[in-house]
Amino acid sequence: MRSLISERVSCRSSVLGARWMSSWWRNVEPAAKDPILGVTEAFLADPSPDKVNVGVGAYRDDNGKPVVLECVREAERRIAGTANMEYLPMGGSVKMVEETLKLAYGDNSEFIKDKRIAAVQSLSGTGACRLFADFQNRFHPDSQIYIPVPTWSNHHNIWRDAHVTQRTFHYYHPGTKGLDFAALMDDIKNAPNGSFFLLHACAHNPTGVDPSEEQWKEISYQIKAKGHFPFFDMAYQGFASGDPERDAKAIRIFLKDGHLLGLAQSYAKNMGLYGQRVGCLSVLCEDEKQAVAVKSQLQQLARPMYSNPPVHGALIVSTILGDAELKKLWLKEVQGMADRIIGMRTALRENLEKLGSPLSWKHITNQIGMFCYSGLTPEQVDRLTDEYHIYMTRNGRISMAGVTTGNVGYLANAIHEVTKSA
Ligand code: KET
Repeated sequence: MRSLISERVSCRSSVLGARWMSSWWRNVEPAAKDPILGVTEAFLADPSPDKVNVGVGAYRDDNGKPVVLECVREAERRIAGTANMEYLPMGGSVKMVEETLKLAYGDNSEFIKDKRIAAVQSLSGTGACRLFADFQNRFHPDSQIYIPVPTWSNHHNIWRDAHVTQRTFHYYHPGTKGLDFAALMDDIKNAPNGSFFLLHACAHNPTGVDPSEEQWKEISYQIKAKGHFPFFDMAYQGFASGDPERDAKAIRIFLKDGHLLGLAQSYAKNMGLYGQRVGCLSVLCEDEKQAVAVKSQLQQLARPMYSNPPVHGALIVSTILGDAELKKLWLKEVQGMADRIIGMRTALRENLEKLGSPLSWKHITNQIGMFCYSGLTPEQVDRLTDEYHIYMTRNGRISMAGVTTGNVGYLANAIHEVTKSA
């Protein structure tokens, strides 16, 4: 009798359990599409032979094809069959990190020599930002991050998911299509002392507008005066001027001024290692002892998330940067990518002017890096997509890396058609 009851009870509870289980995800709504990667999805789903993708910031050759750099191919040939596939340490490849720091802090950096930099290999630039955001939250749980308007859309997701309160600061002036320097400086001054500021080291995404050297000096001065902490996202080193050394200018100014800073580096764009997910997070500390402590904490954040970073991309990077000849080839190829983009800026502007566009398109050639912040409205972008199969983010950002000799005329014509009556 007793066993019958207990059987019934367990039977009932398993029915209840089944009902419970089938409802586990019933309240899950589809997530909003990502404003950048969602564009790629829509592009891929479009069967039109005319379609053009100037959405995601990924370099293409003049035939619109993805590029694997020759230095990367050569590094892969050298690596093939020589390395084992053991786990990297939690902080990643020491050799890769060493070479990566030199690019940002300088070959002969005193901070590298004095071992004042806590640095770990990260899951590309996104992973570096996220690791820093988590670190910020862990050790300054009440702090906020000041983010430029506009910025790379994912910055907002990253600091939101790391539970850091976000504030914004002025950056772009839609009227001048340039930097809103006065408002930016005011925001730095008015932020509470000791705030965190997110800065794009070069080739600002999405605007293509960077401060001048003089302006960087003033920004650095003011950030120091207020005791703020500058965190640099450097996803496009080499894409602004064609020369990674020159593109490190802002970082070097801040270093000279004696800041302690944080830095996210990525090889997605400048080495074309997008899917390999290789980058670096570094934090400049007061001394070696502090750097050891900070690095250990960064590793402890990484351990439960992904344990340790992937090995192949790191091996490619350290092989290239550790070999004088391959590094030279890389620098030449970075310059080549930047030059092709600059050429396409001129071509797009000229095509629009030749069509008799009533609008000014000077900003296309004034802006730098991978993107042109065109000034197209979301409605105009929708028309480009619906009527011309041209895909870009709704903020009017054109990835100049996707513009080619073959599609620039078509793109200019479509832009002219949707803007001529504006
Ligand atoms: N920071 C900035 C400013 C940035 O534009 C990107 C990528 C990243 C970091 C991250 O790159 P990673 O691949 O994690 O090293 N931006 C392009 C791709 C993307 O949105 O993921 C883009 O804006 O199109």
